[in-house]
Amino acid sequence: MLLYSAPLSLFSRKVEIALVEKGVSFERVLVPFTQTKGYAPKHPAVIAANPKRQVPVLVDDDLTLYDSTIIIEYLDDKYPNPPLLPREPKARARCRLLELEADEVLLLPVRDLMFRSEPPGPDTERREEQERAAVKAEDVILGNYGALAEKLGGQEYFCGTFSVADIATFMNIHHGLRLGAAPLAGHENLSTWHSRLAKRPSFAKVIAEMASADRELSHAVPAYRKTR
Ligand SMILES: N[C@@H](CCC(=O)N[C@@H](CS)C(=O)NCC(=O)O)C(=O)O
Repeated sequence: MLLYSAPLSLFSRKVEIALVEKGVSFERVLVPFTQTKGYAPKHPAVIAANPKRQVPVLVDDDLTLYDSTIIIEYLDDKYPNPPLLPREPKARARCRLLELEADEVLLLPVRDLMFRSEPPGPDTERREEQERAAVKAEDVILGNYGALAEKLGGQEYFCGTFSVADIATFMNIHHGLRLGAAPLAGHENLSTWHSRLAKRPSFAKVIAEMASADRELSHAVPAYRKTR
């Protein structure tokens, strides 16, 4: 299997974690990324494989897939053990919804923090405006922690057993933390869940690689509150 990934791509890293959890060996191509130009120029293989021109892209012989959710569902079908989704239909649907919420709903305020890892340009007014929006987004993220803590309750994992919902939610929270969102302190169950996942070898590798990519590529982001 061949995975087109990127050093700071939340969605590609979801797939990397799934592949490692499944014990599937894969080759990885890290497409070029800079904090000033993003993914431009796009990797030709990604342009050819994905009409959205985004990573991740997975190639398995004659099958080429894009979109982290579709890719992980395929991996779960092809390599059912260990499963990344519950079998029971309602539990499975609920779990898929949690993944979607992480990828598409929890992502929105995190997106408002992304400018922080880009080097400041000459337009200081724009940066100040972005920072004002970011402070509001931080409050939304804090509210999201509360909602997540409630959903998690006393369970070890969001869907009972370890699943794609944990991968997606972790990656979302991790992205926020990299970009100066508040720590999870105050939500003990969520914080314990986060530490438990961070210790899994699949997550630990991704966290270490992203930290190293940040040191190499990103503008240093001040810790939460120190910006205010
Ligand atoms: N829903 C897609 C989102 C993929 C995505 O947003 N990829 C980003 C990197 S994390 C990308 O390639 N961005 C470049 C662009 O949109 O031009 C997935 O789950 O794979």
